[in-house]
Amino acid sequence: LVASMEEVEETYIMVKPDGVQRGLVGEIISRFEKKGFLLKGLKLFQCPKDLAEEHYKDLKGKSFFPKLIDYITSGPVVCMAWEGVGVVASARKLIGATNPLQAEPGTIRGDLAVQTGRNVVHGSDSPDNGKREIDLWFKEGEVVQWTQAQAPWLR
Ligand code: RTP
Repeated sequence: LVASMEEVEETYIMVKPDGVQRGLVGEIISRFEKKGFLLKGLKLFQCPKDLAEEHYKDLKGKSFFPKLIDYITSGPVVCMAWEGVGVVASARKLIGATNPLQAEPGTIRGDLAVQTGRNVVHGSDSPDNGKREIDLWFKEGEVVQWTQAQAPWLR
């Protein structure tokens, strides 16, 4: 039952400005908490333009890039670092498809969003990007290393 260390990953999850404005922060945190992942970092943050551009640098050539940067910097976001076995792919499943109209019911976007340009949450798409994004969005000391107390019946 105890996972080997190499399967443990980290992912960067962010409630986007629309999710904060709509009061969905608790609901979104709750889905990752209930799933059983470990919260290692959490903050409310006003994202500056240069950070938004660095985070989405792979999308720089896209026509929607300027709108995406305006959206992400339009109000506070909630930054989270989550740890767990297979957390990167699992979080993407919990979040659902990029276009909320194609996201399955039961996923965050499937349940809570309509527009691709207002899709309430971000999740890293690979373990390497998980690490990169956590380093980008959190300062040293803001990510806490800890372990959940083990329930005796799991040993
Ligand atoms: P995210 O990075 O936010 O988790 O989203 P994703 O991987 O599901 O989607 P990606 O293709 O990386 O796009 C990043 C974000 O850009 C916005 N977007 N707008 N056609 C459009 O207007 C358009 N396409 C993408 C979305 O907010 C998307 O989540």
